[in-house]
Amino acid sequence: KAAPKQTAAAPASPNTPQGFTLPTEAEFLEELTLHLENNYHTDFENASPRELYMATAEIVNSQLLKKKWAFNKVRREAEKKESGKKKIYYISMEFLMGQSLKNNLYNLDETGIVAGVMKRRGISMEELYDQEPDAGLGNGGLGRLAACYMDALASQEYDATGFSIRYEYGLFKQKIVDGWQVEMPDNWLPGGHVWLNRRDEDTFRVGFYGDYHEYWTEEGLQYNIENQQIVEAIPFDMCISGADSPAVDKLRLWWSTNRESFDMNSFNNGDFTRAQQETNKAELISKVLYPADNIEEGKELRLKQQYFMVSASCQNIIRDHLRLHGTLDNFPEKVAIHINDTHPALCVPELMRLFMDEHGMEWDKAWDLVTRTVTYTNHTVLAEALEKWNQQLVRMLMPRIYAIIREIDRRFREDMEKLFPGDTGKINYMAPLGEDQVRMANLSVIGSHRVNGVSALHSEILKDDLFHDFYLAWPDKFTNVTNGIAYRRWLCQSNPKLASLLDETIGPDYRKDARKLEEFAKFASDSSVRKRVEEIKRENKAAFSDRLKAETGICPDPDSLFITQAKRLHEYKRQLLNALRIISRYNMLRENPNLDMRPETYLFAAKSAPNYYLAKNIIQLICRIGEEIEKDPKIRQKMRVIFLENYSVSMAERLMPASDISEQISLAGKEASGTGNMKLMINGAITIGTLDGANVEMREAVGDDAIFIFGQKADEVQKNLAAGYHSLDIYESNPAVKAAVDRLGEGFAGTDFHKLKDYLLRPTYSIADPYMCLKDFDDYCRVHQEIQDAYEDRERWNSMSIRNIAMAARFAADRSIRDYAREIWHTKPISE
Ligand code: B1H
Repeated sequence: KAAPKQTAAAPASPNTPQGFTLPTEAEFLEELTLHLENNYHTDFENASPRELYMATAEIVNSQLLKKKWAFNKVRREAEKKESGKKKIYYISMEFLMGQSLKNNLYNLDETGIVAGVMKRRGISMEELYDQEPDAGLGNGGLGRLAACYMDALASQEYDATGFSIRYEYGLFKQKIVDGWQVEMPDNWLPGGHVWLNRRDEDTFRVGFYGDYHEYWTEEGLQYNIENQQIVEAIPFDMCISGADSPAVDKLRLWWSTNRESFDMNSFNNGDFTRAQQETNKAELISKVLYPADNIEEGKELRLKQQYFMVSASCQNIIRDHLRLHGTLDNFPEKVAIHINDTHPALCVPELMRLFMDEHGMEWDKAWDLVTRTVTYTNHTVLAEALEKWNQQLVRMLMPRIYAIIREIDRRFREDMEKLFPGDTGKINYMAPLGEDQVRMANLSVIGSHRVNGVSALHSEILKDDLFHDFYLAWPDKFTNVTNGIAYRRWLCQSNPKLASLLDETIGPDYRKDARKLEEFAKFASDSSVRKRVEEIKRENKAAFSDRLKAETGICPDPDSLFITQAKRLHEYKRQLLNALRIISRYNMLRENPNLDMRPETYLFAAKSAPNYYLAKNIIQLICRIGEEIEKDPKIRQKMRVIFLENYSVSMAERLMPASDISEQISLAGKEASGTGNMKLMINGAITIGTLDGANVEMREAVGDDAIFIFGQKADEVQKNLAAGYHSLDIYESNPAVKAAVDRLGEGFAGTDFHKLKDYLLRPTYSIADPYMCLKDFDDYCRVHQEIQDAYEDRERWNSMSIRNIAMAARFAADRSIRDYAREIWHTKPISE
């Protein structure tokens, strides 16, 4: 074996802090060998790909720790200044991080060094990356958004910390058995833990239950609480490296246990079982992520998770602030606490508790500090997703917190009585407490000084509808920040060929400043660039196809149109509308199998909540249609329907660059923003969509000619529903609709779907076809024909594609974070 080649040390870039330098290839190999010997009892020649991944990740993790240490010195200098920037704390029940190795190597500019070393073993980077399990600590858009924002915060040198839970099991793994979704545990820590750095010295204690008593003394109302159950929160930190930036931020994930406060009593009495049960109960809190997206279950364990996360995080924030400033008086000037939807809303009463009970503050002062510190993003207007907790449950689990919420409620009603005298209906509706429930959205609006929606349309709906009364009371509280994506992950890393073409055409500056991406628009008329864009898409499709073939045996034709709908399965997202149109196409082909058409590949990827029967039924429909078509050798050459099992961040990274058409077809007014729409756009897919969420702004960005819009608009939906929507009338008067819907009753591959037919035609719980698939069906088919015809004009298509890539610039998370910093947190990067 050849001796390691000596390469020169990478010059210290201005963006690496003092005290941190990258290794040479030889140094990296030396380090790798050490890790392999010490931790895996093997050597470079014999290590398995998994061992190589583990050892590489360990090295990169310690590099990040070193870089973080170096950056902390910069941070500390900045903190001393009067103008010191705020610390941003982003609290979220979900961070859907996906894999880290590729991202960290990219951000450290170290990919080439590692690739060189792996090459000596004949191992490709793809194979190395494949060894890493996804950190699937989120359900979908909301959790992935939090992950994208951590990247943008670090890359732009904001002083930020994310707080969440170190779930032992992330989002379930999906298996499809006879077309039916089955959930398997996602045991990600073996392999994922290499990125987590345990910090026992930062353990905090969280109290649950207990006997709570209030009493009066000369000093006022007092309380005591006894027999609380104590849970310890031990942090595991993940380094978040910025791209081309000296900053390293952290994501702190809390693990629950009671190992310090272990029940020695039971243990000494020989009751080992009981002692162990207490530990099990404590550790259950951080055991598993709740797998529901856009729906609330109201389970006790979920509420425990929320308070556990919130209490540990708030204690941590206050301790850090006091260490630095010695006073809480300037708390809102130095701290921004952001809550990602209402799931961390208990931080409002928890901060009140800590300020008053632990730090001796009066109510009014504490309330002023809390409300000037907390800000809140709403992510949904779906009624079933709005969190409401039973008051008895809150009171039992967190008696002191409940008492504080009652006082917030009492004072709020008093204030509103001044603003809306006598309007008890309105005040009851706005109050945090009502109908035996704690309403977390109301609590969040009342306890924060800024509330934002996640797209222009959604933010308008918040003001006009969901939070209208609050808007009347506090118009300045409400604002918009349109979502954005970590485009370095979703373009530069996942579509390296396109990224290289961008380097060649507009230069590499766009990798640091997404705004520069817009310069690519001028190449829309350059026929050689158009050609390259087409070739790159073709190559990405072929690569996707090859991998799919290796994994499943199915190999879609890369020259067919790849039409993608990838997102959680939900009625409002209308995968069923897509399926109905596919059924129509299938009927057409059965009548005329020799039809001359470009082959179509329909790619679906979606997880359903485990207890969401209707959604599972829709998955089964898609699978069965696919199976039936596979059995027909003639038809499957013209169209294929593929359900991709176990959608994940890492699958999305392969799928987005390989898609031609992006399906964004939710019923208008229901999808708060969408972010998959942006990922497909930046990879050059053309959108067919409704005017919903961020689609509206995507159309503004690319212009009417480079996006295909159909269907009712949000206000039309409202009007049509109010006038009384009768899907049966459409079914009876529209033969195409009737044919597709009737086919559901006949079934596919031996499974009949009369339940879905009933869902579309007969009122079950509320109305038939509540998300109006049938109403938008015709327009959807019409515009689909347009988009497919457009594809045949390859010059036009490629120029549309280029426009989409370029104008996706404004959907970079970097831009979103600058908006948050300016409009919501009122802070700046450390270096500014
Ligand atoms: C979004 C959720 C959500 N909105 C409750 N709401 C959850 C609600 O576990 N729960 O209880 C989990 C998730 N997720 C999504 O957020 C929106 O539907 C998307 O439109 C949006 O793009 C995304 C990010 O803002």
